Parts: sequence; structure tokens; C-alpha cells
Amino acid sequence: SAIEETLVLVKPDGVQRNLTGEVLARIERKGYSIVDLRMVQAKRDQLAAHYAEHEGKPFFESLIEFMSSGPIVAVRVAGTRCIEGFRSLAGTTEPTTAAPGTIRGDFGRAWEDGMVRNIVHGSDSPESAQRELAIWFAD
Ligand code: YYY
Ligand code: MG
Repeated sequence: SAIEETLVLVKPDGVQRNLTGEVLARIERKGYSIVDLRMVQAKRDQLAAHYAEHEGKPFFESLIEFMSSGPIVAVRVAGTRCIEGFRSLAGTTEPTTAAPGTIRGDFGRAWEDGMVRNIVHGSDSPESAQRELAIWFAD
């Protein structure tokens, strides 16, 4: 169907750097709607479920550690083709080379400790979006 919902997370680096409003403004300016929003201190189980596809990869533990390092803002976003659309707004995973004009390209960079801090998460498919929204908006 035409109107989709996607899960956006403002990660601990984004919240800590006061970029939550910037991320929300870009979502709204694109023409997508913020349907629900909550600030949470993520539990390890929740993060392990969210990132289940990456379990066992070399960066998994540091990713969970980073995502636990401070509050996260979880956002339920709605709009036509917003899953692909928010991924485009976010930019590519590696912030050093993410295109300028994207959230990760404009605000992200490499860190000396090697941990990838890239400000936002966005669901990558309709199936991921439904699965992830159920994790972060369980009740
Ligand atoms: O969907 P996206 O966030 O762009 O990337 P994924 O490949 O799904 O990885 C999720 C998350 O894991 C990424 O945002 C940063 C982190 N990560 C990492 O720390 N090191 C990697 N080599 C790959 C990903
Ligand atoms: Mg991903």
C-alpha cells in the first residue's frame, strides 16, 4: 500500500549533541508525519532484538554498548514511501563518506575509538519497519 510507516531512532550521539530537533525538522520538511515519539534508555534485550541481523558480527558488542550509552528518541514516522525516503535523508552508514546534505553526511564523522556513531537509524524495508516498530512501541 502507498502510505508506509517507518521507525527512526535518534541514537545516543544525536540526543547528546542536541540534534533531535534537527532530525525531526528534516523528517517534517520532507513531508512525512511524526505519528508517535518517545525518549527511552534502551535495554540490552531490546537492542539485541533490534539489531538481531548483526548478532555475531565483530561490531555487534560495541554497537550495543554505544546504543546503551544514553537516551534514544524513537519516532514512528508515516508517509508515502517514507521507508526508502528516510534512508535517503539519513545517508549511508559510514559517516565520513555519507553525502553532504544527508543527516549522517552533515553531522557525522569518524571517531578515534573506531566506533561508528551515525546519529540516526531508519528501517530498511517494510518487514523491518513492522518488526522494529513493535520493539520500540510495544504498548
Ligand atoms: O542500516 P544502517 O544503520 O545504515 O547500517 P547497518 O549495516 O544495518 O548497521 C547497523 C549499525 O551498526 C550502523 O548504523 C552502525 C553499526 N556498524 C558498525 O558499527 N560497524 C560496521 N562495520 C557496520 C555497522
Ligand atoms: Mg540497518
